[in-house]
Amino acid sequence: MNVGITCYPTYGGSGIVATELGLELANRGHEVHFISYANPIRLDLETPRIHYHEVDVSTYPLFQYPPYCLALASRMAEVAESYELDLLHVHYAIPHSISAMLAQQMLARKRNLPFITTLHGTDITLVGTDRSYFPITKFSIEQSTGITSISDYLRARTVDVFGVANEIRVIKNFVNCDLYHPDDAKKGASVYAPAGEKLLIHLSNFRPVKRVNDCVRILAEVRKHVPAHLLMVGDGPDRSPCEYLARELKIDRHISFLGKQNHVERIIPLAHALLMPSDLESFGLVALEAMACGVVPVATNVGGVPELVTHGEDGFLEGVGDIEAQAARVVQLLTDDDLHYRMRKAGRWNASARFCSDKIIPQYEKYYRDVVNAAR
Ligand code: GMT
Repeated sequence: MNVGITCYPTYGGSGIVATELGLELANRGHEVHFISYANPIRLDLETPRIHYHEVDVSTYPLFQYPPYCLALASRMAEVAESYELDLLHVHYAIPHSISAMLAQQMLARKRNLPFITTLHGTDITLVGTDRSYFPITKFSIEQSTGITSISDYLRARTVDVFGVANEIRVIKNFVNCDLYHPDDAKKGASVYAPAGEKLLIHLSNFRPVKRVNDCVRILAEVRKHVPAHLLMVGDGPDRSPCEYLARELKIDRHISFLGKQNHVERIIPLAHALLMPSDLESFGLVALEAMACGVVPVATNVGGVPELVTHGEDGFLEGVGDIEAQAARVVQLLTDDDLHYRMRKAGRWNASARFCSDKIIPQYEKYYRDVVNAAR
């Protein structure tokens, strides 16, 4: 098939899923055309059958806000025509599905161009529910030829919030289990933990929903019982307040802020546990990446996380903001080698059995065929 993919090319779960999906599809023989304003961060343009089409947004003194949505629609229509795309697959409803709908209408006289919108989370739970975006988000979902959601939770939430009657196919997030795998020797850990401290890791875009300060407070609690060091990977608006809190609690030398990293698959396996204290996660891709790497997630019991992490079996789920409970779970893991071993093995096994690319990508391929056939 010839597939056009649009996503946010920056650091963020939806862009990562879209990029990994494109790479997997290309490996399986499809021609994949990324259409975006920048090259998605994890996209290797040398990969056979991967193409990238940049969206150039011209500015004009009259435009206080350059109309990216329109430039994207034009480019989508152009690429769809030139490369005979079978469909467009957009990640994150706003504004990508509106652009796809416009591209579809631009080509309507010549051909039918179906488009699929994949809902990822904040497009529904935060941005979509903002009054200024609510009607257009609902409209864009309803106009999509096909809709997928990355968890059962998000599908239910979409139906609840928007009253959407269209079918929403749940296709859960996936991980490349060959790339994300355990590193039992953890040799690289000594760079951060020279005295053999246990390593904790957190990865996110440091937005308020991620509650990054909780990670610092959890570390402070954990260190009362076990020598531990925390890796904070990523960047965003809450990074400075988080660094400030670390200094205030006098544990800043026990935390490494690594900023944005391109190869997280090399860093995650160094850790013993992942901290994911989010207010909400529609799936929690980073917990899946951690499990695939044999790193045990200590997370909050929210959104779609329980669809992935089974409390007490391959991770721990506690209440949002319950620092003591989350810290106690981390201490339990770091002080009981048998428990840690059992849980990391269970995590790797569950990630491989349920969420490896080879289990999920065929579901997207089937959905593409269903949507294209129905559109014909
Ligand atoms: O977490 C974010 O704020 C980024 C956001 C995105 O769309 O880039 O993440 C959402 O999509 C991820 C990939 O499908 C999910 O794993 C995250 O759980 C989801 N984030 C939220 O629901 C807060």
